[in-house]
Order: sequence, then structure tokens, then C-alpha cells
Amino acid sequence: MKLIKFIIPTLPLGLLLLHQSAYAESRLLDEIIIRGQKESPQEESLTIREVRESAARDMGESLKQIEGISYVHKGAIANDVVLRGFQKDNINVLVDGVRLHGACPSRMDPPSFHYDFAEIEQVNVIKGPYDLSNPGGLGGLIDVRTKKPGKGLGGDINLGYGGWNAVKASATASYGTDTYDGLLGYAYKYSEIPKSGDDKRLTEIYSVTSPNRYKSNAVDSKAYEINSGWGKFAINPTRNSRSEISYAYQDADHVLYPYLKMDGDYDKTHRLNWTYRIQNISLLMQDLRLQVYQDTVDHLMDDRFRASSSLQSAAITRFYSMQTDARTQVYGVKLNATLAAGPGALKGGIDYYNRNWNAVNRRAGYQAYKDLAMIPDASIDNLGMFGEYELSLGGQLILKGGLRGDLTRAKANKTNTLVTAGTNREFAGVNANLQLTSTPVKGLDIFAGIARGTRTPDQQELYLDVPVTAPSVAMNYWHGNKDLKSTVNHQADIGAKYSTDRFYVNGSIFYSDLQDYINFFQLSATEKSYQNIHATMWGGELGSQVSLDYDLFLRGSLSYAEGRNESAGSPLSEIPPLSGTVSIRYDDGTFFAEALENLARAQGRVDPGLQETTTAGWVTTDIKSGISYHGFSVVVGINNLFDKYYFSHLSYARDPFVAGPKVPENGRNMYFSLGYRF
Ligand SMILES: [Cu+2]
Repeated sequence: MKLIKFIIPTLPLGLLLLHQSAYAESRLLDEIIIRGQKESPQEESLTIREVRESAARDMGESLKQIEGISYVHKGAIANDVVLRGFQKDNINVLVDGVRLHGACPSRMDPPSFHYDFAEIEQVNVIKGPYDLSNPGGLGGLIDVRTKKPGKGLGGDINLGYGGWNAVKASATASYGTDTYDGLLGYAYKYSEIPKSGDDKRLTEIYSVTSPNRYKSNAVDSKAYEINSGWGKFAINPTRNSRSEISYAYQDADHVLYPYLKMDGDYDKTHRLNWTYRIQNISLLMQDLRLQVYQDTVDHLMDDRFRASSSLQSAAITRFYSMQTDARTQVYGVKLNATLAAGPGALKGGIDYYNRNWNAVNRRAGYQAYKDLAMIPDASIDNLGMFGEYELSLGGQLILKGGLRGDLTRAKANKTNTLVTAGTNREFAGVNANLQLTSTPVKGLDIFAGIARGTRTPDQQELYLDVPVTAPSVAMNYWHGNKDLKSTVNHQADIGAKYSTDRFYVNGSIFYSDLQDYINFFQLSATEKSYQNIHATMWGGELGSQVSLDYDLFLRGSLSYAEGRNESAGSPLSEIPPLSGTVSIRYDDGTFFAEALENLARAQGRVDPGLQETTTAGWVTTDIKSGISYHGFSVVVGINNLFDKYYFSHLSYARDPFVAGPKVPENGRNMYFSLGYRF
């Protein structure tokens, strides 16, 4: 890519056009080659091109383009990623290997919400518990890679505008030499409240008598406003070593969540990451990497925009009737090494992290705004070690296997009605896997894997406490379970991929047996909590991308997951239905036009224990077109072309108040984006 940038200015104009065209067309072919030949059948990726061309408002939403990924829809933004039906702490969502957790107990700010598109180069996904270099992640890993500055002066500017006055603007600038490089970026995102296919705003889903309805002055207020800034600076002390430090700050203001009973007043996120890496130290020591990171999120939510904040009640004396002030911090250290050992490569490491979580809830009805330790300043300490060995058995067969051990301690530092300060639990977990990739004929890769993955319960599942409002009011009491055990997943995967330079087809299936799966459930008529159950999950994905004659590209995907609560003999809650996409694209390298059909089947498998309801199937159409020329790109698109009024299955809260209305998906919306990269 860099090479082409330097060649172009020396070419005559005609050649330049030709070259640019061939370059851009080969970009799509490159993606096909990478997906077809460089990735194992259980891996997926998303490029920044695909992110930029979409109308997605954040990373969580743009990830739905990947087979096996869907999301929880809470409002205009901050969508929470679901991988093969696994969500929350069952999957690891990392940025440059850094562990980041949201502060909100209702997941208003999932990890993927806390960084901007403009920071990102690529997203890699490993389906199943095959990553041993991080603790947890029994359902898989989503690892976001941020941009690295190139040589010389570089940068990009992106301006996006779309339905409901959605603005996405960002700029980055970078400069690099052989000995040092740096990067600075800034992004701004804003939107008014989207309307669904029935021409109503997402804030109008509540009945006129619901205490959770939006006040008239908030119904058409902004949906969110987010400013992000980041920087990265690196020095290369020697030709084979690099020290890189990066810092990012994000300020999200006034984020509305029609899915929940409260809205976000602010999220303030700091992310700091330092890595030091030496490669090719000796014939034995190929790679050594040290990483130290720290991140914090401050989150405040309340019901100031809802009728509940000013209902006739002597108890309500503030501008809210309920508020949660939450803060989380994660810091960690990782040391990883790759050694040439015998005929293969040995990768190993030791890592530690500490995650602290504190959420204070204040409610009018609960002892007159007394501070309640909803999440009682609780910490998770985790120390782990892993080793994995990769052995090539004669070119057609690659065997990879490894082992990881973790010691974890969870401790509550405050007292609530569930636990007393000082309460702690200790856990020990072992993860392991064996993976075999074989290439019996050129172009065909077959993958088979067995794995064991574990994850410990988090602070919320162990120690959360939301007592009844008042003794006379029948209301859900939502609390943790301090006796929860770690979940252990035993999983088997089989995948096959066939690829040439012009197409690939990739299919994979998995089966998971989950001992002590942490399940949210109805404990009594007024009480919800968490329990360990025996669960199983299975499913699979099918994906294909084909380059045809006349610059046409065809792409299709299909994803399915099914979960079963074996202890109760019922379906698991919050599992997305069968879904797929099919698209056709004309792309001659300069100009493209694409039509995409999104399809989801009805979901009838629901958890009766949480009074889940079924969701109808739907089909929507998206179209887009664009031009890219000499670093400039323009994209215009319309999503949900036929203005369909529909719901995704993960569109209402089971957690903790089941009576909430469903949040419909956005109606027809147009978007426009302009980019310049140099
Ligand atoms: Cu919140």
C-alpha cells in the first residue's frame, strides 16, 4: 500500500488512473485472499474499509457484518456484541490486547463502545476458546487492532452525515521515521434520536402511562454526543526493538437508552497502554513482548429524562428518582515470548490483571437517597500462565496445542445487604486446546479443534445488590450469588475452507458443553439472580465471497446458534435466531455499487423462566455506492430501503426488568461519507 503511494506521482495520468483502479480492485481481491488463505477456518476479520462503508455508529454495530456476530440493541448507539450466542464476560473484547470493561451494571457502555472507528485498522475474531494468551473468553475473542503510523507524513480525514442528523467526523495525522513515529487523532459523533419503520422515535416506545416514558422535552433531544482524542508515540531503539505508548480519552455525553429505565449522563474513559517488543534476539528467542496498561471508565446514569423522576411522590426531592454512579478500573501486565524449540515454535507468557468495579445506587424510594453499594467496590485479581506449541508436520498438517492456568481472587471492599466488606472468593481454572489444520489438497483447509475454556464470575454476578424499593412495593429484587462457581466450557469445532485467488467458501460448526454456565433467572416472584446450570450450545456459520467476471463480487453468510438449559430442559435466553446476508457488488476499483439483503428467521426458542417472548423474522435491504480516487473516497448509502418496522431478538431487557418494551430497529436512513487519506 505504501509502495503504491510513492509510485503514483511519477506516473503519467492515464497510467495513474489504470494503476489506481487495479490497486483498488486488488484490494477486494486481497481481502478474499486473506480470508481464504491466511485465516484459519475458525477465524474472521473485518477491515476498516468495511467499517467505513457502513452506516454503523460504533464498533459493536459494525461487527454484525461478521458471520456469527450479532448484537444487543439498546438505543441509537452502544450496541453490545454477541458471538455465537455468547455475550458479556463469556467473550473477550480487547483492544490491542488490553482488557477494558464498561462501568455500567446494565452494560450501557460495553467494551466496544469505548473506542472510535478512526483509531482502528482491523478487527480479528477467534471463534471458540482457542486463545490462550488471555484469561476468560470461553466463547471466543474479538481483538481490535489500532492503527500504526507509517513512514513519512500520513493521515486521514473522514466526514459522515446521515439520517437524524447523525454526524461522524474524525481526523488523524501521523509521522514516522526509522527511529521514531507518532500519531494523533480526534473524533466527534453526534445524533438525534432515530425513528423506526412506524415513523416513531425510539424514545416513543413507552405507553403514555408508563413511569419510564420520556418527558416531552427529552423525546426529541439528542441521542448521544461523543468526543474522543488519542495519541501514540513510539521509538525504535534498535532495528529489532520497539517501545510504543498510547493514550486515549473519550467523553460520551447524554446517551439515551430506551431499552433501559435510565439514560447515560456521561462516560469518561481513559486508556493507557505501553508495549516493548524485541524480535529476533537470537536463534532461540524469536519474539519478546512486554505490555503494561491501565484504563478507567466513569459512568453516571439517572432517570432525569423519564416521567419516573418527577412522579407525584413526597420521597422524590432531587432531579432524579434513581441514579447510579459507577466507576471501573483495569490495570495489567503481560510478558509473552516466542521461542524456536525443536521443529516447532513455543509461545508462552505470564500475565496479571486487576479489575475494580464500584457502583453506587441512590433511589428516592430506598431509605431516601441513601447510598447503596450496588457493586460493592469489588476487585478481581487474576494471575495466569500459558504455553502453546505449534508444530508443522510436513507442510500439509499443522498441530497446535497448549495449556493455560489461572488463579483468580474476587473481593468485595464494601458492605451491602448481600455481602460484608472483606468477603472474598478464590478460583483456579485450566484452559487447554488441541488444534489440527490440514491441507489435503491445495486450497482446501480442514480444521478440527477441541478446547476447554473457563471464566470466573464477575463482580456483578457475585456481589450485585438492588433491594426492593419499599417493603410494600412488589418490585424485582436483583442480586448476585456469592457462591457462584466458574463456568467450564468443553468445546469441539470442525471447519473447512476452500479457496482460490478469486473465491472462498468457509463453513464451521461447534458444540459446547457448559458446566456451571452462569444463567440469569427468576428466583421468586419478586427476585432475580444468577445460578450455575448445565447448558449446551451448538451452531455454525457459512460464509463465501466470490469474484466474478465484469468486476462483480458476490458474498453470502449464514449464522446459527442454539442454546439449551440442560438443568431445566428449556432454551437458553437471549440467543439470536438463524440469520444471514447476501450481497452483490460491482467494483471496478474506482466506482462501486452494492445491494445487500439482511435476513433473520423468527426466534421461537425462548426461556419461559424469564418470560422471554418470540420475535418475528424479517428481511431488509441496504444499498450503497461510492467512488474512490487518489486517496479520496465518497460513499452514499440507504439502509432499510423499504422502511421496514422490525425487531431484532435482542431488543429488550430481560435484565432485570422483563416488562420493558422492545426497541425497534432503525427505519429507512440515508448516509453519506467523505474521506481523504494521504
Ligand atoms: Cu448505566
